[in-house]
Formats: sequence, C-alpha cells, structure tokens
Amino acid sequence: MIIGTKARAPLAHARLYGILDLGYAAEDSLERMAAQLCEGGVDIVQLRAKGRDECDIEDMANRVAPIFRDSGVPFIVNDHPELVPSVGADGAHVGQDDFTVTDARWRAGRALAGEVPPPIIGKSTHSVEQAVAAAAEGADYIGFGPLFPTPTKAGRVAIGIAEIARVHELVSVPIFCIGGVKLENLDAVIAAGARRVVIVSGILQARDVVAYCREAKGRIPI
Ligand code: 3NM
Repeated sequence: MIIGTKARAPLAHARLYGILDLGYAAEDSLERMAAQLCEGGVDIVQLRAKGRDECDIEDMANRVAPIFRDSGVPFIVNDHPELVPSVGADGAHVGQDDFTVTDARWRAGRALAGEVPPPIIGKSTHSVEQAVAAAAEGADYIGFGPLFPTPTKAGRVAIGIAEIARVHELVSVPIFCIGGVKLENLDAVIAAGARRVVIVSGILQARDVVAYCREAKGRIPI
C-alpha cells in the first residue's frame, strides 16, 4: 500500500468536493468517472456506496484509489473508516449516527499509526449546533446541509442557505456546503457565504462531467 505525498494537498484550499456515489455511477464506470472527476479539477473526492457490503466497497475503493493518488486528489471513504489503511485512502467521512470522530480516526489510523499522515476525518452536520459540535470533536472538515431537498439524501429536511454565514463565523474547520447544490443555484449558495461545496448528482448526471466540474470550480472564489 502506498500513500502518495501529492494526496496531502491542503484541505484548507479545497473548494469543490466530488462524490463517487454508486446511486448515480454504474459500478463498471468507476475508473472512468474517477478519472473524469480528477480531470475536472475536484479538490477532494469520496466513495459513497450506501447499502453495499464492506468487502464490495473495499474492492471498489481499491480500483479507484490509484487514480486519485496519481492525480494528487485526497480520497475519502464514506462510512467505513476501517478500510482507510487497506485501500490506501486519505481518510473517512462519517454521519451523525455513525462513529464519533475519535473512534473513526482510531479505526482509520490504527493499522499504520505513525507511518503515514493522520487520516482526514470528516463529519456530516445538519444544523449550526451540530457543526460547532463536530468541530469541537476534532473533525478535520464538516459537511453542512442538506441546503436543498435532494433525492441523493431522500427524507432529510433541507436547512436552507440562511445559516451558511453564521456557521462560517462559528466554525473554523473547512465547511463543505452540500445537498441539492447544482450550477443553477451555486451562485446563490456562494452569495450566502459558502466557500466550499459538495456536488453529487449535478456532476454525476452531467452530460460532460469534466466541463461541469470545471464550471463549478471556476465559480467558487479562491
Ligand atoms: N449528504 P446532491 S446531502 C450525501 O446534508 C449527502 O449531509 C448530505 O447530493 C448532508 O449533490 C447529500 O446530489 C446529498 O444533492 C448530496
């Protein structure tokens, strides 16, 4: 297992977070989609495969990890921090009902403690209070949303964009605004104070994934 040094590009400068979500990306297209996300300029990427067996997720992660590593794009595994060492990922993302940040970090780093940079641990948050708590818990970054209703996370109440400015005042770790973000509403999300976004279905359902990523990234101020 090799951890590429380029994959440690600072999270602090990340603006566009892409997710390789099996709800949209066909399993046999993973390598192609991964390459397109890299070509489009995503700054960080996650593999999200809800409902899939851990061994299948490990296989899929092993297929795409070298692509992200070669492009210097930090690679995050959703929900399964224990896979981080075996697939050579850079970190894991956990939800509110999953592991604590401390537990996720331990699971993600225990096998290689001391040999590689500490894993990046991100956490989903759905309110300003949860965002503050996740930062206090030691999350390296947070997701904040869903801003808008989205089929990618069906059933979760949208929190809107009014709290984006306040969460940026209170939380100093990188905040990735997520949920229903598309090119159509990206300017409004940025005007509300977002500095970083996650776009899932907008990117994965685009006719031209590379162009969509480039357009989105170009609209997020440096
Ligand atoms: N997490 P899309 S919203 C995976 O609010 C995910 O924590 C969310 O997908 C959260 O860009 C979401 O297709 C779905 O709306 C984002």
